[in-house]
Amino acid sequence: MKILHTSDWHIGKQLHKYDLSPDLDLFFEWMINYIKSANIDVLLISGDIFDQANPSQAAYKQYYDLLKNLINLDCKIILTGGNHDSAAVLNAPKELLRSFDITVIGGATDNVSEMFVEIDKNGEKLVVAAVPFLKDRDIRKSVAGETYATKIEQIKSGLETYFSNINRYYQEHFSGEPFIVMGHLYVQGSTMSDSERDIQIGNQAGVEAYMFEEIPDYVALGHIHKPQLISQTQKIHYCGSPIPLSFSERKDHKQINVITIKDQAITDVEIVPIPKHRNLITFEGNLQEVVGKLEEYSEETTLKSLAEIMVNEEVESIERRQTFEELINSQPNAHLEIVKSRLNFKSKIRGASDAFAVGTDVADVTPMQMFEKKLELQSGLENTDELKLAFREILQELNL
Ligand SMILES: [Mn+2]
Repeated sequence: MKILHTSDWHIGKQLHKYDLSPDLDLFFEWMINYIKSANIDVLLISGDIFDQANPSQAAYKQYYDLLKNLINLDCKIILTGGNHDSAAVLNAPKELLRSFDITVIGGATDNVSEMFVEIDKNGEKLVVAAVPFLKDRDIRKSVAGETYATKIEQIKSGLETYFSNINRYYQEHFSGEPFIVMGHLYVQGSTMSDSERDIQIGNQAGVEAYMFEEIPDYVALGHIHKPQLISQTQKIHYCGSPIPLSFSERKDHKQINVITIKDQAITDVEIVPIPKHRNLITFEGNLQEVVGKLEEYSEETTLKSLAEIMVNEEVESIERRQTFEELINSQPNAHLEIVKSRLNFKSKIRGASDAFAVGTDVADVTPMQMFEKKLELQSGLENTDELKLAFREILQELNL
């Protein structure tokens, strides 16, 4: 039996307003051909199917077009919700999709048994615990007045208990059969990029690999976009996103993982590289350097290269600002499109103490004001509104 592990498709994703659906279309086409040629029996998608909780109509269309192409392949499909997904959105067509041999687990079910899928193909068996992203309320009983540290500890131990229950259920009902656990969470030791939305408060709630107790034969993780092996002995893998979703992933080699089961045991985990169809590039330097690098670039790929421009100049000046604006707006190279740009002046005010009017006492500045100021000073940040919202949530949770 052969199993394909993928995750973090983020259907509907835009990179700084640039539509990445052609990238996903090419990946889906390639994946379907791979499933056919390699005779894949099971397809696992470990969360973040969509980029948004409320996907656009175009995103829905891309999703259903893909499912339509997949259902003819004699391949069992199991997909789970990630932190970007709305459980209700994924679950809405759950019963309809079940009749096409597609199992959807949008959110954690009250009864653990509902997340277990047993597959029996030509006498070869497999048990999959399709654990989706676990929300705070799935794993933690909140207590009024608790501290930040207590919360982190509770989330950690909540996750440990949850996965331990999954293991117990497996042992009680399916012991001896090959066992794969899916999950969408941060496991400590993994390297993150810029495009994962933090699951819990910071990364500190990340669990450690030992929590899986060496009971699953393979752990199929999602959430981290950079493909990586967390534990060789326990076979804990992040397959990563199939396409780069942020500039920090520009050097990643994207992959799918293919697991082979023979005689009731995993005999092979193959890392299969995904063909690259688009370059993401960063041009950094002073204005003159960046202009030169932009002119030089001549690589051609299936899809136009997307560029991030980071200009660092010593002294602030209106002329430099104008030249920079003109450069960005002129889109000077036909081989690429500038989608993200940032202009930094070294001589600008830097510290928070310089940021407020002279005479302002730090004691008069609220944490929220301080945070907003910090964002202001950190020019070129994306999602500042989201960051503000998230920060406000933390403040509220901490009663500050
Ligand atoms: Mn993701």
